[in-house]
Parts: sequence; C-alpha cells; structure tokens
Amino acid sequence: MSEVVSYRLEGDIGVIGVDYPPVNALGQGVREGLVNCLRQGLEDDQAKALVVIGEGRTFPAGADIREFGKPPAGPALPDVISEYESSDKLVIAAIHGTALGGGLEVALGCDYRVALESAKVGLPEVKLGLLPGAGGTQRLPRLVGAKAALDMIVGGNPVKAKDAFKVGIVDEVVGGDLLEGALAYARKLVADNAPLRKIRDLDVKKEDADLFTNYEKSIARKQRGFKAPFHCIKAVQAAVELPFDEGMKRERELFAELLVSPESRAQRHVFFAEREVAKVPGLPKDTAKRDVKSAAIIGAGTMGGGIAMNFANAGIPVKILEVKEDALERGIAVIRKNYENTAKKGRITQEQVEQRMALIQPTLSYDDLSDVDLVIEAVFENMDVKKAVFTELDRVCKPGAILATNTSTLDVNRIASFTKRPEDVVGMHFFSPANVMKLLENVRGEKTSDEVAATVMDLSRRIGKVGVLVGVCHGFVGNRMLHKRQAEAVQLVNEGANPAQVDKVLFDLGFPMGPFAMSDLAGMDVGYRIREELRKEDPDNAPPRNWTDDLVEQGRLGQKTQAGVFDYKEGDRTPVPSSEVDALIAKFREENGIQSRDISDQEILERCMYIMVNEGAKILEEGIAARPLDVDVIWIYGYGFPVYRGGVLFWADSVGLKTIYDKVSQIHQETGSDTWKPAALLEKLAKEGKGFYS
Ligand code: TC6
Repeated sequence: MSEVVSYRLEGDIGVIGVDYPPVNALGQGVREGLVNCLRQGLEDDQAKALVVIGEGRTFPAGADIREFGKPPAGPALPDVISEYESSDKLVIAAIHGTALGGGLEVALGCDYRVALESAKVGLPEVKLGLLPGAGGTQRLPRLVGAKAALDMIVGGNPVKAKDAFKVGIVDEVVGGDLLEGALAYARKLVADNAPLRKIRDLDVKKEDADLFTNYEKSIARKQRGFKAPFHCIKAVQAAVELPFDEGMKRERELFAELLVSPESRAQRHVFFAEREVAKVPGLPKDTAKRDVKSAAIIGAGTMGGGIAMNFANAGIPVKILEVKEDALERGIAVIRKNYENTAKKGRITQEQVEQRMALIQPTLSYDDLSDVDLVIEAVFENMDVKKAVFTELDRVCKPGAILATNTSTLDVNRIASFTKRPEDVVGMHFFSPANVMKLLENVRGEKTSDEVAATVMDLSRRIGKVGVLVGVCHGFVGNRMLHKRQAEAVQLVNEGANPAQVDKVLFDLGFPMGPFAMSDLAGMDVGYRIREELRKEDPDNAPPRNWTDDLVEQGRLGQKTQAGVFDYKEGDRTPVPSSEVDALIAKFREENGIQSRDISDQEILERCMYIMVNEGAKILEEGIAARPLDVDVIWIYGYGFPVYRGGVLFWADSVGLKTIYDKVSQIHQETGSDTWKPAALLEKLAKEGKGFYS
C-alpha cells in the first residue's frame, strides 16, 4: 500500500486518508493508494461504510499538474473514480479546504458528500487550459443540470460549501470537526439504510441545443483565443446527448486534445510561474520582514485612490494625503463611488463598503504620517516633485518605515538619495486601475535592504497582488519593453502602416487592445510627459519628436478628450480611425521626406514583438529581472498579454529564438539602430539552439 494514502477503521466506518502535502494533489502514488485503500475497505467486514478525507489543509485540490506532459503512469484518475463509483458499500467524501478539479471529481465518484462550512469546491481546469477529464463534465450535469454545470466548468470558479449544498453537490454541511461530522453522517446513512447513489445512473435533463450555442456566443468575446472553454461546452453537451460511457469517451478525447495544446502548456506554465515569482533568488524564505500594520498614500488621484483601496480591501488602515482639500475630497468621493459600484454589482455588501471607507483616513498634513509603517508616493511623474515628497517623508516618518514610490519610469536610486535612509526606499509600481490589476512590480534600488524587499514582496500577496521583484532601469521591466514596442509602432506608422492596422495585428495576437488604443486609454499625455522628462534628463537617449507629440500639443489626449490617435464617440470606447490624424501623419512623413510604403501584418508582428523579446533578453542579461518567468508574469498581469501564450518570452520560445535572432540582426544591420542591436543573451541562446526556458 502507498504511504500517501492510508486506511484505518474508526468504529464501524472505514476511513481512507490522503496525506500528500501541500495540497493532496492526485499524483500517481495517491491514485494507487486510493484504489488500494478502497479495496481494503471493501474487504473489511467491520466497515459498514467508507469515508474519504484529506489530511492537512485540504481535500485533494486536483490532479498533480506537475505530471501533465509526462508519460502517464497508472492507475488513471478516471479509472480510480470509476472503481469508487462501483463500490457496493456507501462511500462518503469528507471535504475541507478546496476540493478542486480531480479532487471534486473523486468526490463526485462517491455516493455522498459532506463538507465543512469553510470548504470550497470547484472545477478550475479551464484555467489551466484543460477540462475536468475524470468524469467531471459527465457527472456534474447529472447532479446539478447542464446550465449550472456549464457555469462551474466554463467559469472555473469555486463555490462555497453552502452554495454547493443549495445546488446538491454537497449533501451535508458540518461545523466543528470534519471527521466527526462525516462519521456521524455515515452512521446515520447506514442506520437509515440509505441507498447507494451513483451519479452515473442519474438521469440528465435533455436540453435544447440552443443552450450550448447560446453559451458559446455568450463567452465568445471574453474567451477569445482560449480553446478550453469551448471544449468544456462540447463535453457538457456530450453529457446531455450521449449515454454515460460514450460521454466519458468524448470527454477523454477532448481532454487529450487540450492536454497537448500549446494553450494549455502556456496556461500551466503561468500557474507555476505565478507561484515562482514569489521565490526570489538570493532572498530566502526566512529573510526577516517588517510588520506592516498601517500604510499611507501620497496623492489622492486615480492611482493613489486605487492603491489605497487595496489596503482597505485587505483590512489594513490607510491614510491618504493630498495638499489641497478639494483634491482630497474628490479623491475620497471617487473611492466611495468605486466601492458603491462594486456593491451594486453584488460583489460586496453595503456594510463592507462602510468598513472599507472607515479604514481610509484622509489627511492634508505630512505630520499625520509619523506613525505609519509604509508610505507609497503616487504623485506626478516628475523628479522635482518626487524630491519634495521624499524630503518631507524623510523628515516625518518614523525610523523603520518603508518609503515606497509608485513611479513607473523614474530612477528609484535617485529618489532614495533624497532621503537619509535609502535602505528603506523601494519602488512599488502599481498598474492602472490599481485596485483591479494584479501586478505589482516591486523595484529594488541599489541600497534597498533585503528586509524591505522581502517585506514588499510579502505585502504584495497580502493585498491580493502578484508581486515581482525587479531592478532599477528606465521603465523597469514592463514599461521598458513597452516603450520599445510603442516607439516601434510609431515608427511603423511613420513608414506607411496606419494605426488601426498596427492595433489589429497585436489585438489578433491576443492583446486586449493594440498599442495606439492603449495609449488613448492611458492618456496620450502620459507617454508625452515621460518623453519630455527624458528629453530633459537624458537627451542622448530620448526619442526624437514625432506625430504623437503633435497630437498631444493639439489637445488630442486620448479617450478622455474623445480624440487621440483615434476618435471616440461620447460614451463609447470603440476607436474610430481619424482623418485628422491621417492628415497629421501624412504631413509628418512629408516634412521628414519619408516615402510611405505598404507594410505587411507579418512585418508589424515581427517588429512589435521581436523588439520586446530582444529588450527582455537585455533585461535578463543586466539582471534587472532574475528569470524569464519574472518578465512573463509582468506581461501577463500588467499588460494583459494572453495567458494562453504564456508570456512574451514563453511565446518567443514557441516562435524559435533563432528565427527571432536572425530577424533582429537583419533589422539591426538595415537600420543601425541601437535598440535593434541583438542582446548577447538572445544571440547565445539562438546559437546554442536553446530557448529562454530550455
Ligand atoms: C485537474 O485536476 C485535472 C483533472 C483531470 C485529470 C484526468 N498540482 O497556490 P498555492 C502546489 S487539473 C501540483 O501557493 P494556496 C503549488 O504549486 C488541477 N501542485 O497555495 C504550490 O507549490 P510550491 C485542478 C499543486 O493556499 C503549493 O501547491 N486543480 C497543485 O494559495 C501551494 O499552492 C487546480 O487547478 C496541483 N494541482 O492555494 C487547483 N495545486 O509551494 C490549483 C497547488 O512549491 N491550485 N500546487 O510553490 C490552486 O488553485 C491553489 O494552489 C490552491 C491552494 C487553491 C489549491
């Protein structure tokens, strides 16, 4: 018998316990143990019924994702579950923690399910580019109906035990000790002579085929580019239309297709990368951390307000400072409105709105910040303004307070030098809207202490963000690569492409929007200010003036003025190509003696993407990002790079670094541009026939 699953008798009930930390994933040993222990329980004359339970923090949280892509080793999970479902003794799943994926599928192979009130159950395989391939798509619709099953399988979000009880996934919700509750429930079933209950034998309601076509239509926009949600729908449809065994066969085929798909490979990569970024090389898990019990934000604008909300959401009191009373009032009103809107959508209660607002304390005085553990500055992107703020913070903040800047491009080392405690200064670069976007690019300055770096990484998780630790350079990782792409997009237009064409190519690759729609959304003035600042601070490396500067100077700032690179109708965010901008571009070409030419979509794709890959390689070479996965997580969570492509560098591997290197070298030779100079790392990997991840 396997060590990770054990069998014991508790009075007249046999207990099968899974003990495979951290999450009791259903690896080969667990699967084998589950079968062996079931057989033992069935042979045990003293056991009148069997209970399956997870030791430690959870009922199995799914198949062992690390095994996917490796040669399969029996017994297969569907066979394990089928054996449970064939048991002639009652089998009861006792659920706590998160019974997810294969874990819930095991529970669905049992006759009854008991759950702790705090437990959650779900089928999140779709988020890994998969579908529940161990009978979940066939059993769940038989239990809860096709529509409810689609919601859980295609949505992938877990539901709380009490909601699972309402729809019939869970038969009993217990408080207190789970094992005791499950044993009592099992004994009651035995005493009542309760029947065996095999989900496979339940009737499934015949559904109109429209349910499935309509469901596909309803997710088409949100799930653009993903394969798994659509396969999930097909599998549930099979549950409705086919006998159980045939449905299982169909589920298996669809699962097998997804398992080898590039989309799922990429999504599984992202799952692990998201967890790896927290494990920073050179910053061991036991690095001392500071206690952050309170925070303050400087600036009550869109960014400052959004940042403050993260702290209030996590139950951390946060002060918010502005110099002018009306700006402060406006900022607080916006925060309240955001919360009220969330409450209207039913995602939080009105009571939670008030609780969170009560944690946000407005102030006009720096002296009020003397007792906080962390301050994040979110003021105007200008070095002189930052200097004034950090000089003030250095004066008022208590020793040991962490002084963070939310700058998106400026030199964190210089900002630290405005204080007498550069070891306490760090960058915490939030992405807009700061209360929504998951990425937090934490920037470690030359003098930032290990303790401070470890604290902000830990804090990222506490406030619901994915923190990535990076080093100092202009724009850090994300914006440094973005600026190269934006400049290339402009250059493509200079040469003859039009903005809508460039945007479409990148949208089709899977970005939520193209470079120009993105700058219209962010505000064309943001990039303009950065360029102007650079022209002042570092003229040799600043970009030359182009038609986008003219747009800003003519007041075309983007969506907020209903005119940027594109035009916008009132209340509509759809970009509409603008003849005014076309004329401006034409004028720019003429003034600069540029002969416009046709530019293919392929050229746009290569130039916009390869320039980012090349920059990403330089970033790795310089140690600004520690690993390719740090770069990829930044692009996925900060800029909406499609998860199903795994990140910019993961995508580059799929193209082949030799192909990319050859093109980068060719463009470098043609243009002589420094930006296109191939990164030494790219050259090395390409010549060795390797990828970033191999
Ligand atoms: C499936 O079931 C398909 C079935 C069909 C088969 C035919 N496998 O997230 P955390 C590791 S597909 C292997 O930090 P939390 C994780 O990498 C699966 N490892 O903790 C991390 O390792 P590290 C369907 C796994 O408390 C550690 O556990 N199931 C797995 O914030 C802790 O993880 C899912 O998709 C796994 N399945 O959240 C569930 N799960 O310490 C995926 C976790 O070395 N998992 N690990 O970095 C989750 O959503 C979350 O991990 C959680 C716990 C909610 C279970």
